[in-house]
Amino acid sequence: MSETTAPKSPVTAAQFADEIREQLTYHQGVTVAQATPADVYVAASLAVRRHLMDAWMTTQAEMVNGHTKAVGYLSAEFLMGKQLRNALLNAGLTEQFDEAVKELGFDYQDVIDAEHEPGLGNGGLGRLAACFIDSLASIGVPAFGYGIQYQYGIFEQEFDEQGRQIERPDYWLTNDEPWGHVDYNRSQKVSFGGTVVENADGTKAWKPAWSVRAVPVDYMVPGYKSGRVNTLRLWRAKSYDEFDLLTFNKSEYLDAVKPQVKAENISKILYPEDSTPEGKALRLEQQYFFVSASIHDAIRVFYPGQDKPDLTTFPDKITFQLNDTHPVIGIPELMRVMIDEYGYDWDTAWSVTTKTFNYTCHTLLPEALEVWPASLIGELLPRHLEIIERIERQFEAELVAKGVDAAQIERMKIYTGDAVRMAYLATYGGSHVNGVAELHSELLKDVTLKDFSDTYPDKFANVTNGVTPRRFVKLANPRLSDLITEGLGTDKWLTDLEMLKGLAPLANDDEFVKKFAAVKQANKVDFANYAKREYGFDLDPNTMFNTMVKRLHEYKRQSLKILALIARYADIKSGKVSADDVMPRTVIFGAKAAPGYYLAKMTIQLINNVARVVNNDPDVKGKLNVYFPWNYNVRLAQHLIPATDLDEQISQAGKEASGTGNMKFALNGALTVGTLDGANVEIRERVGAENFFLFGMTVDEVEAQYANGYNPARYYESDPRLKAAIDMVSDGTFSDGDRNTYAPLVADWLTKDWFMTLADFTAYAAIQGEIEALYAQPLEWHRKAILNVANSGYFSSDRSIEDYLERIWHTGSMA
Ligand code: GL9
Repeated sequence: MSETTAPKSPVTAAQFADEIREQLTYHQGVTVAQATPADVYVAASLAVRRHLMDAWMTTQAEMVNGHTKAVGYLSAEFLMGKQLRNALLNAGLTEQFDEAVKELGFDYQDVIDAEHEPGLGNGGLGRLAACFIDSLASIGVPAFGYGIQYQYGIFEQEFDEQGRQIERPDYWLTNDEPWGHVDYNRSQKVSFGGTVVENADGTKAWKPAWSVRAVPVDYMVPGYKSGRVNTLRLWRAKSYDEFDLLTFNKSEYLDAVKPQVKAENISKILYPEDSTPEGKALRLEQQYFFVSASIHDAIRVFYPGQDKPDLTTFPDKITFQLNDTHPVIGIPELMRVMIDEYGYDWDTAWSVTTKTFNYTCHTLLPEALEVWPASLIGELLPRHLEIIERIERQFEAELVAKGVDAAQIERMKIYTGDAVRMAYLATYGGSHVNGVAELHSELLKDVTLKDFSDTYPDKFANVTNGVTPRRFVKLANPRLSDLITEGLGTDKWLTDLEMLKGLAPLANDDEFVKKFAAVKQANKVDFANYAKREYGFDLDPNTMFNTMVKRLHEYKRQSLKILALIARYADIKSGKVSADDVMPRTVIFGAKAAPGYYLAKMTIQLINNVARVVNNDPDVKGKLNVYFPWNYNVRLAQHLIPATDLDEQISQAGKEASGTGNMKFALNGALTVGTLDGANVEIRERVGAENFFLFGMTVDEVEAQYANGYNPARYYESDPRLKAAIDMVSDGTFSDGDRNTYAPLVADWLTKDWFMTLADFTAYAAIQGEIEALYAQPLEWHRKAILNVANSGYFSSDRSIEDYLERIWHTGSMA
């Protein structure tokens, strides 16, 4: 949208201070003198919300009355990060806030820190959803994010004395949470269980056994300088039967609240599994809960007050993007709604449904594609199982008509009789399927969904992921943002990130390179202070900051990093490399492991103990340090990414669908050491092969190894440094002499090593020399870092959204 409709800004700092005072007094009932930073945080948040309110209402009204199809982004996860600074930025109130808070006698940072980050996602997939709704609003596309307001988000991670991960519940809603508006008057009823009966006229009717009330909690999603404020609608489960009086009168007090407990459990907790979904009934309940409520909500919004809406126009009103398989039950749900609730025939319902949905796949791990036992669906959603059966019959008939052979039809079954394959249902029941990076989309077509791509080639598309430059450059890295603006002579790059290309010539300007280096150095000092304050760590900002942050998963190969680090430690300690030749490094890990993921948790324990041993060893003092700040989250990411020199993206080729951390680091001027996997491939293509540290096997080489019978022990025997590192893990060096502590991990490396850590070790160790040689020439290093920034504009989530608009959604921004 044009500047004319940007939020009317605003106010002076003094006026904004008055608004905060007013909230404190008339909403919270505390005086400025009594107020704590947490009170001021709430007051300031409510004040910003007020500034965004008119634009929010206009956006909603124009979405319904306008002619631009909306996007409904259905996602079980939205990992939003803190809201206040983002809202201030987009409302154009950052400076007023800073001054107002000072005027009220508070420290800016204390107020910001009072916000508890909503951790409603596990990692990349949930954070991508958050970046996407930011971009949708910033581009001015009418859109809803639809998800669940979990009462407990991703667990808070702590480490015990032994360095093991402890999970603590994330009580994020215990304090006042000023952003979500609970709208009891727009709730939806969602039902479960029961049976399907046949009506006299032959139609079917579902007689559910129980229902819950889905209450929307609305979050504003302000666009950056677009004047648009979209909505993130997160559903909260409430019981209809608050209290069963009949039971209570019999004085069975605890039984009386049972229905309430059962209903409210649905939105109680985010499942902490990453890539290996647990097939639990509660998870299916969650999925159906938010999807059913969202579909009914969209009908309410787009056909206001109509008893008999013409739902054949539904795909012109909204397109639903299925973020992974989690919301795929929406396909049979829309069929059911149209047929059972609105009386449409099957074919009409099918035509509308297939036009309404599209599916994004986020994985290459077969175990991550959800498959639900038919018995579970039948018990919880009997009518949906019938619809799925009929979809299967229609599908098979269609395949036969297309001349697909029997073996392939068998392989492609959506409903096997025992189980329902949600990825297949999504592929058949929607218009498009997309992967999240070029390599991933190719592998989907060639491997994971090959039969489908052979049969329905036109459905397949690629949309490479992206990240929002507002949060991950402007907010996270204000110094770099100012330097970019200075270098380009404008700040328009924040909405047109390809403009960063204009920085490329400045990589040859020594003065600019020095300024860039100074920005990185200042960010490292900031991070060292932050790490001291928050964790008690003593990081030396005059060493290389080498970071690996992401979920702990075998395929991501934190093991490779830790083994190479141990080998390096052994070399320095034994004097094999002289202390003078060592480029001092600080290695920083951040990672949560799924609570039930045994080897991942053991890897966390190993990293912590390597850190303990290395950091306390005088022989390597000042040469090598290892830190593992616990509870990696969006907040920590925003502090750490701008301070990183070298980023690790070392997954086994063919396993990381895209990655998005890789993009954030490149945009913040880190160099990457990485494999040809996911979006690394595209990053390297864009920043230039000479500005990216590539190592390791390719997808084809990996496949050849699997085919030939991979034998990790061979690598253990043939690389003495690898052997020494693994031996140190097993001989008790990192477990106070105990040889059993890591035995399962070592056994896995030597006998299985499914993700071929050992096979890539030698290449990975070898490239460290190249990395250190370059780091020894700061000007050259920073030149390359500038070229990474300059050529990463493509990885803006604005570009991803433009690609979705063009390739999949076929809609645009509001006029
Ligand atoms: C993921 C992929 O593993 C990542 O490679 C990808 O970048 C993101 C976003 O597309 O999606 N799929 C997935 O299940 N997770 C991803 O990060 N896991 C988590 O979100 C924990």
